[in-house]
Amino acid sequence: MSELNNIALKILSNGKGILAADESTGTMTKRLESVNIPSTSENRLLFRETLFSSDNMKNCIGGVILYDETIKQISSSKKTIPELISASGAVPGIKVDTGAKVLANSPSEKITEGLDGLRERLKEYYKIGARFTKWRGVYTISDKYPSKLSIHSNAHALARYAALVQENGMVPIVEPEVLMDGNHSAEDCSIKTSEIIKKCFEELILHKIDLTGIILKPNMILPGSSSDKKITNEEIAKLTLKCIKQSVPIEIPGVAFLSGGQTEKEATENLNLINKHNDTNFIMTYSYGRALQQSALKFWSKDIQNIKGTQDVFNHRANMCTLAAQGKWSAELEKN
Ligand code: 5MM
Repeated sequence: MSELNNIALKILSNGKGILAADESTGTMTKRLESVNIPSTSENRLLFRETLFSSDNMKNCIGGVILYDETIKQISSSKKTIPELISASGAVPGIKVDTGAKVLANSPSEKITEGLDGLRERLKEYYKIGARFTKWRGVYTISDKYPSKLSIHSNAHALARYAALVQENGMVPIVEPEVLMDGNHSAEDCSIKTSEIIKKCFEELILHKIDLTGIILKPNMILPGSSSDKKITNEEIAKLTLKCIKQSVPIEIPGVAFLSGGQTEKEATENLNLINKHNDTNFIMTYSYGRALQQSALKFWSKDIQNIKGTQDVFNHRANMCTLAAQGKWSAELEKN
């Protein structure tokens, strides 16, 4: 098996998942200000370092996605952040896109940018310890959208990104995220997500990507957040599995779902059910941002020096997600 496949399996195996801590400064500022903490670089580092030195990093977290600012910071123990993460056994990763911008000729949609100069940036990130990367394309659902233009152009960008990342010895996370916003049904979400993922693989194959050395990070199949047609968690899991089975080539090692605005409990329960019904060879795990950090952030904001208490909250969340990645989670365990 290739070195890239080994890295991907190290990140995803044994119920481990990914901590998505790659909020850009703008997003992190929103998160911190929502709990009345000033968004200084010291506070951003303190919160993240608190998570990265938690006990369950070792048992639950296979990879951490960082933002450019964080990967270059030094922890209080004088280790670099990639060294701190590697010391727990997890793989350091880096978000390399430069954000979603207005798509020319379809101004209600977005195209993710960051290809210019990417080869040089990748070399630098590799040198400082990154072994995997992330790039996120975003799509909205409505009567007219996502347009063919957005599906095509985002897939093309994801494939060009993935090719450069593999050329530089790292595993690309390919993240096509269909947003939850809107009043579409789960069925619409399924049809569109499937079309988007299929197009991504068409482009990845065209760009000669080693599929055994990538990680797919998709959304689960959910009704839009303002839809009145709610469905059960069982239905979400079954629709999600069906969508993955019909759109993803068997060569890829695994799928790491994003939480996309679900509550921590919803994201955990849905992942658990996906794994209970998983009849594929894919590892199905998590790459959660909000669904791993929300409670910890809330707790930390009450007393930012309470490192141990914050870590207890994070350890519990990580443990619940890792149980869900093995289909072993229950609502009972959630209470402990
Ligand atoms: C961690 O959040 C990332 C957001 O970064 P931007 O600041 O560039 O928007 C995001 O890409 C994240 O990795 C995924 O959406 C998964 O996070 P959630 O919170 O949806 O699980």
